[in-house]
Amino acid sequence: MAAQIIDGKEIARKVRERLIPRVANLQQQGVAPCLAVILVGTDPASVSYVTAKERALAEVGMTSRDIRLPADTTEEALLEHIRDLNGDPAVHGILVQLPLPSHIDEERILMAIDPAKDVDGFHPLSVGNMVLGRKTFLPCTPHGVLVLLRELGIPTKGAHAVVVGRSNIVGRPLANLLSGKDINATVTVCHTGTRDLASFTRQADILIAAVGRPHLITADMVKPGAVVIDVGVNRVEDPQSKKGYRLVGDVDFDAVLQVASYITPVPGGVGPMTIAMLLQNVLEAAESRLGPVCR
Ligand code: L34
Repeated sequence: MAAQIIDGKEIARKVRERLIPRVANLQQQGVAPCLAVILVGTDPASVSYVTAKERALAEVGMTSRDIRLPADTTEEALLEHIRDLNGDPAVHGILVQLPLPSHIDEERILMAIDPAKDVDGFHPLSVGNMVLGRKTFLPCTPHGVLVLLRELGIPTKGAHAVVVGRSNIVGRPLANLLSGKDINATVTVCHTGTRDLASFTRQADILIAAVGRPHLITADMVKPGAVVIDVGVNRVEDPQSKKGYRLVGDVDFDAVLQVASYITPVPGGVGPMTIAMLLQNVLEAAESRLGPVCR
């Protein structure tokens, strides 16, 4: 029997819908939740993600401050923007879309963001709090994956989760969150140094691919009945398509569909969840400015 295809768009819509009354509540108190979005350069994928984020914010009644900078922006100029936004009480969250041009030190930029406005959860203080299991902004893609599993009622306690990829924005934080007390999975992290990748992925009850390589995960690498979460968003050339490319994940979808119990599609899987969790973080950043909220 083929796997159930996880409808990330629908679950993301549900998450966003739950935010609407909370946004309205803030607005009644005279607070307009606002995310500053900084995009350096014109990478087409980044432009489309940033545009999607700003549209999604508007749809739930939040605002954005759109800051687009040329690709040759200096590190110092970018830092100056961040300092301005840190000090601006009308701005609740700051997002610097990654990747940055190679002449800019990404770590230095992320460290400059006020942790109280760090809605991406990329500041070392946020990462540290996450690792310690303390309340903090969780990075949006990993958090989105957890919410997908939760909304679908997929059992995680004692499950073997195998995470392929160790990026700072997905693999590492996700592996950490999955091993936390509330999720309680047993976690294996695989990466480019892993010998015999398939021998690990075949042991996964929950297999998460977050590498950025089309078709890395083939059907023979998946245990029958496994839950497969595909975080990869790769543009591959496709002369047949209008845009000249199509999106594929890291998983050989058609083949793995026949083996897995659940699988996320690309597009329409994890991507929309990333954006929904960002909105939630921006809302929470704005709420916490008011101090404890009565609900
Ligand atoms: N600072 N940089 C920062 N924060 C982030 O959380 C991100 N990320 C990643 C890249 N850089 C970042 C994103 O926002 C990846 N990412 C992201 C966000 C949304 C989508 C994909 C990646 C998304 O909506 N994907 C759609 C398809 C979009 C399309 O058609 O191109 C999907 O259905 O998968």
